[in-house]
Amino acid sequence: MKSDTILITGATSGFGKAMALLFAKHKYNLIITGRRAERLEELAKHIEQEYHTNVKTLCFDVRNQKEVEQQLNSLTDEWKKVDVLVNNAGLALGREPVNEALLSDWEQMIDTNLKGLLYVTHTVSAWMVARKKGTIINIGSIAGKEAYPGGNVYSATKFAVDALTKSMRIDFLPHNIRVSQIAPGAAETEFSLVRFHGDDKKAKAVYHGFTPLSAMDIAEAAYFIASRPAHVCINDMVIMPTAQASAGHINRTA
Ligand code: NDP
Ligand code: 8X3
Repeated sequence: MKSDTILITGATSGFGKAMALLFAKHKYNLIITGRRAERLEELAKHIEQEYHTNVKTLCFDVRNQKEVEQQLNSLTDEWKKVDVLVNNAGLALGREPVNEALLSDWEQMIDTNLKGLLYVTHTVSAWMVARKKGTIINIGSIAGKEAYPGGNVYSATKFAVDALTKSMRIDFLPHNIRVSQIAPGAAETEFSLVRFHGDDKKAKAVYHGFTPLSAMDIAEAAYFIASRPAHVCINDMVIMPTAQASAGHINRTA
């Protein structure tokens, strides 16, 4: 395959989907992943028709280490030439204080945002090391820079992503692999609907009275990182809505 290849985890909605569309527009070959097979197939069909680029779908849960390894290793050698990996799949669940939170929510966030990111990176980075080439973009969060009420375990997973990004950059230094992080503030995707277990009213209230980031704002940042000349690594991008100054300060005037 002539063009570069990008692997995006969590491409069935939000940032991941927007990145798939934007990188396809720039003629990348795409490997898109997620748990919702139907959405992956729909997106692949749309991209192939619209952008005439190669798309591979892999349906798996990043929490299942065996499945991650099996699915990724089912790719042909040609598809294993991944130039850009975006570790995007992730979620927040709940906003209760520690004493009131659901333990099952904690387990799911830790298994997805932290262990899932590590499982995928373990396999894909080995391919990059062999080729002495690659860009890894981890999706962190403002919650990985600052604590806020009820952010507890979600924040902890994103602080861990921040640490892993720095640590990976050191590990991969001898292998010519760039490691970057994007740390967004409030962006309107399915994120809050998932966080509040499907409560649409609570989800909508998160974005009330100001203009949040869009998924495409973050996709554009990812494309900027990936398209820098080979000698340039963007270490970290903290991106906020203009109406948000910190995790806890939003100017709701609308
Ligand atoms: P969405 O809920 O819209 O998208 C999340 C994506 O992650 C989906 O494609 C989902 O796919 C995938 N995913 C979730 N769990 C798993 C799993 N176990 N296995 C595989 N895929 C999984 O949210 P966003 O686009 O907003 O979130 C993307 C990333 O950005 C997350 O890491 C989130 O923490 C982070 N983020 C979001 C912010 C926001 O305000 N929206 C701000 C800062 C960071 P499927 O359900 O099909 O598996
Ligand atoms: C998502 C942004 O502030 O809701 O990571 O945690 S926040």
